[in-house]
Amino acid sequence: MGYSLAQKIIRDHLVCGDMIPGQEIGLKIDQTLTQDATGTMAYLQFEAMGIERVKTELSVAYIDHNTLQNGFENADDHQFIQSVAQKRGIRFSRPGNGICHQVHLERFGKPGKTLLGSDSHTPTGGGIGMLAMGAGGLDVAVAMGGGTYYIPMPYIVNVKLLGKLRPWVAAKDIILEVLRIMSVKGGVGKIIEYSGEGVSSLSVPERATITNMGAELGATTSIFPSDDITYKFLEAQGRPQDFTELSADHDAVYDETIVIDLDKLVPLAAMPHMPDNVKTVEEIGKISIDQVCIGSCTNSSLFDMLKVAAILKGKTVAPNVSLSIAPGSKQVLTMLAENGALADMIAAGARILESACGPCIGMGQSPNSKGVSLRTFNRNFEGRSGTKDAGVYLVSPEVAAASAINGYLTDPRELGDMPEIIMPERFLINDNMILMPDSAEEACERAVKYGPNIKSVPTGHELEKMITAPVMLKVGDNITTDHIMPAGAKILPYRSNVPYLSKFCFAVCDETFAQRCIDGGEGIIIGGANYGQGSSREHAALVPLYLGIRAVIAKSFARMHKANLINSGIIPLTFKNEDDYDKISQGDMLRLENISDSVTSLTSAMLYNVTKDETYELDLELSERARSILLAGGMLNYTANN
Ligand code: MIC
Ligand code: SF4
Repeated sequence: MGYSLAQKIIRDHLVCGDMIPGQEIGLKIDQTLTQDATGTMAYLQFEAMGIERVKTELSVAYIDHNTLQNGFENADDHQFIQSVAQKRGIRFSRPGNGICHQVHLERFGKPGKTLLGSDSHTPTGGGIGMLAMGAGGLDVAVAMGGGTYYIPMPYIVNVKLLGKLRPWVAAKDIILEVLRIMSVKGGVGKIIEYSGEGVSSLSVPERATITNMGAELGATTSIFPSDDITYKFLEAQGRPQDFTELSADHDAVYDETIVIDLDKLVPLAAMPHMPDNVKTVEEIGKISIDQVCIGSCTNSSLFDMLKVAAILKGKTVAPNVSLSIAPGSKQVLTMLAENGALADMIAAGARILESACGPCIGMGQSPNSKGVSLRTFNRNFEGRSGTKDAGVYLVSPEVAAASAINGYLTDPRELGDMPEIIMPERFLINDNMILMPDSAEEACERAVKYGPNIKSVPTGHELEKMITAPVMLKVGDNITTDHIMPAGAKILPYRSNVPYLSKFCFAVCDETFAQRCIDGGEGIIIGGANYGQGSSREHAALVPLYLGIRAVIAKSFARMHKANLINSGIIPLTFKNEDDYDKISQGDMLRLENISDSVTSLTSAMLYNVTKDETYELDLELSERARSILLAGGMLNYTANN
C-alpha cells in the first residue's frame, strides 16, 4: 500500500509512535515561526527553559500583528522579541516586512520540511509542499529547543481537483467550497491533501490561499504536491536549490475523498458569522456594502494584488464604500510600487495599509455600526472586526475589488473579460528587513530587553484527588478562541500581561464572566461541539487558568485548543452522552470525583452535579504524555519535574 504525501513527510520525521490515525505520534520539527501576538509568550517560555540557542534548521520571529503601537506596549514587545531572537539564533523579520505566512512562503518555505508556527494559519506553507502546522506558543518553544512535537496521527482526506477554474473564479472559491462541504469542524483530526489535474493550474500563492484557510476546517494541516509550478516559484524567489519534487504514491489510500470540479465553481462568499456559512455571490444578491478590506495571510500575494489593481485601474471606489488594501509583504508592496499597480490602487481611492495583519485581527478599520464589510480574509467571527454588530463576508480579491467599485456585492463575472495578469519572471529579492542572529560569542554579550508590560506566565498546580467547583459559564457550539480571548486594538497589546487580559475573557459572550471568576475562586466551563476552534492563541487557555478554571467539559474540542488546555493544566473532558450537556445549568455546583485517578489511567471520569443530585459519565481522551502533564499541573511544571 502506498503512502500519501503527508504520510511520507510524517514517516520521514517520525520520532515516536505508530502512524495509526488517532494514536499519538511525535514529530521532528525542522523550522519554526512565531508572530508577535503569540511570540512574546512563546519566547518568555523559551527563556524559562534556559536553552542557549535554538536547535532547529531555521527559526524566524515575525512582527506583523501588533503594529498599531497605540502606546508603548507593542514596541516594548517587539524589542523583547528582537533581543531574544538575536541572542538565541533566530532570524527576526522586522515590522513592515510583512505577514509571517506570506513572507515565510516567499523566503523560507521548503517542500518536504516540517514547520511549526505559533499561529493557526501556519498551514499556508502546505502550498509549497511543507507539513506546516499551527500550535500554541509553548509547543513552539519546545520545538525551538529541539523537542518533539506531539499530535494524534491524522486521518488523510484527499481533495481531488478536476478541470480548471473559469474566469473570475479564484482559489478562494475553492477553499470556500471545501468549507461549505466539510464545515468548520469537518477537518478536526485530519490532513487535507490536494491532488488531481486541477492542481497543475494553480500557482503556489493560490495553493497557499487554500491551505491557509484549511485552518478554518479545524484540520491539522493541508498540503499540495511539490511540482514544476513549485520549482518555478522557488526559482523566481531565487531559491531553486530549495526544491524537492514530492507527491503521493499512485496507490496511496485515503480515509476520505472529496471531488471538486473546478469548471463548475462560481464566485462564493462566507456570510456572517462563520467561514462555513457559504453561498454563491449570486444567491446572496446585490446587497449594499460599507467597507471592503483586501489583504491578510489568505489573499495578499503579488498575484492577488495585481488582479485587484487591474480591476481598480481607471475607476473610483463607490462613495458608500471605504476600501483598504494591505499588501502581504514588503516584496509585494515594492513590486506593486515599481510596476505602477500601486498608483492604480491609490488613484482609485484605496486606503493603503502597511504590510501586516491589520483589520484581520481588528487592529484598525473596524466597520461602522451594523456595517457590511467584504473581506478577503479567513475569519468572520462575530466581533472580530472590532464592531460587534457588523456583518463580515469573506470573499475573493476579485469579488472584493468589483464590489468596491459598484458599492454592492458584485459577481465579478458581470465585469466582462477578466484582465490578463502577467506575473514577473523573478520576484524582487531584498532581505534587508530580516535580521540575522548574533554569533555565539556576540550572543553572550546581548541582554534580553523586558518592558514593564511583560508580566509572568501563570502556572497551575499538581492535580488533587477531587475538584469541586461551580459552572462559571455555559456556552454553545463552535465557540472560537476569539470568544474566549478576544483580540483587537484595545486588547492585543496586552498579550504579555495575563492579569490585564483576563478582564476581557469571554467578554463577547458574557461581560460579567471575569469578575464572577475573581469573586468565586475556582470554576468549570461547559461547552458545546468544536469548543476552542480558530486561533492557536494559548492565551485562550492561560487566561482561564489565571481566572481559576480547572476543567472544560464540552461535546468536542478543536485540536490546538485542546493541546493548549492540557499545556496549561486545565482538564479537557467530553460528554459520553451528549444529552447530559442539556442537564447542566450555569451556576450548578459540580464535583469531578477521583479525578486524579481518572487522569492517571482511565478513559472516563465521573461528574457529580451537587446542585441537581445527578451523575454523568465523561470521556477522557488523553495520551500518556498528556496525562503526566495534567497531573503535574501543566507543561511548565511537567518540564521542570523532568
Ligand atoms: C488569528 O488569526 O486569529 C491570529 C491572531 O493570527 C491567531 C494567533 C493569535 O491569536 O495571536 C491565530 O490564528 O493563531
Ligand atoms: Fe494575521 Fe489575520 Fe493571518 Fe491571523 S489570519 S495571521 S491575524 S492576517
